[in-house]
Amino acid sequence: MELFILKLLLCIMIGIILIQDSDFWEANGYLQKIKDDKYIKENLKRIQVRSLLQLKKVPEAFGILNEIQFCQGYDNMLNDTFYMLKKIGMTFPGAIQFHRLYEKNNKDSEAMHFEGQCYYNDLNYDKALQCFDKAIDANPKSAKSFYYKGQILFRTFQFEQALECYLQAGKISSKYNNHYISFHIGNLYLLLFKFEKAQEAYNLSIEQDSQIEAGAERRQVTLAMKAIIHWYNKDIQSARDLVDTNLQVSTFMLSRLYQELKYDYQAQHNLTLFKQNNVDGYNFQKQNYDHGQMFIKYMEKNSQQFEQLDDREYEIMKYAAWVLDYYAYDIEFGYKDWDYSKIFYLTIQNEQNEKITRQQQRRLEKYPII
Ligand SMILES: *[C@@H]1O[C@H](CO)[C@@H](O)[C@H](O)[C@H]1NC(C)=O
Ligand SMILES: *[C@@H]1O[C@H](CO)[C@@H](O)[C@H](O)[C@H]1NC(C)=O
Ligand SMILES: CC(=O)N[C@H]1CO[C@H](CO)[C@@H](O)[C@@H]1O
Repeated sequence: MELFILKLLLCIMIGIILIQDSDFWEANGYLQKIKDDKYIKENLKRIQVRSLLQLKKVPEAFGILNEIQFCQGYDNMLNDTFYMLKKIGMTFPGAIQFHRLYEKNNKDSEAMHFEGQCYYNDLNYDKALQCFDKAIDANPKSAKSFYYKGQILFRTFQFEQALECYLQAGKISSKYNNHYISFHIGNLYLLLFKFEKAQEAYNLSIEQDSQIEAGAERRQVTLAMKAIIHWYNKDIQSARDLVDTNLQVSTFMLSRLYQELKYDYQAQHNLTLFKQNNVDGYNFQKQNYDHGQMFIKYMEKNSQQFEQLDDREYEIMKYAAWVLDYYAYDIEFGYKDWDYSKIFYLTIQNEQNEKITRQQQRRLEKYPII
């Protein structure tokens, strides 16, 4: 039970007992306490906001938020409100209401931020980006606004700018400096050919991960990404040492590493294994981007740059992107609310003029939703 309700009940009970004892003066004191107690009042409002939202009475709930815009606990209530709106599928009217709060007080960076998160939730990235920028203007220490700005830039394939935002968010708040984000930062550096920085980020990710839990698969994948960089740099032995042979997707890398070490039998063996397990879900050659989601699509968008690479280097980058797409790593802190195909259509299809056929889309649906 909520602590404040206990307090409320206690005051009422003491009041009743005192009335029984005809101690009206004391009783009145306790009952007055209920009426005046700021803590109880604020909490009652919080419950009121929640129940109004459950009833989908969005303007009414915001009416109460409007009354307490300058009270303690307001920021937390905005956060609660946003997640409730998301749950009841009312982020669209929510955005308008958050905007009203900001108009009343343009120092209210939280209201502006959550207006942005409503648009972000509705995949309206242009508007969301404007909101996060305004929130950052109002409060340059808003780590979450930087983080979500980074998410938009990532999802619209602007990796370099996204990186800056993630780094900034992590600098401001340790909440945004964790193994998910470090891994993600490593991946962006990798695709930008900043290999040293990528290694640094992967190292950090492994270190942060080991402080929390033994995420065995995550560690394997991170090591595989590190191996890919060594492979690209022709440091074959280091790459081989890093690859976990139990990770099914790494059989392709192993086959290539063995090939470069001239162990033909092992190379062939691993390639066969890879092909058996990935019947039609890969293509690491130039000019074919069918089997991709986020990272391969990034290569497609920047195909001029990538196709300048020689075949070996190109294949390695494409394989790296494929591994990342395969694991569908995104850093929504475990919230799996990114409907990939929806976003895909919104952000790139315009540019590509419906190059993707229905058949390809069906194949995409086989991949885990990011
Ligand atoms: C915001 O609300 C969500 C969902 O209830 C919760 O997981 C998160 O910790 C809250 N954030 C803050 C800063 O209170
Ligand atoms: C990453 O960690 C490895 C192994 O601990 C170390 O040898 C390497 O120098 C580190 N790389 C960077 C860029 O920090
Ligand atoms: C995952 C896997 O089966 N990898 C194999 C690759 O080839 C070497 C050498 O034949 C095997 O030892 C690995 O098990």
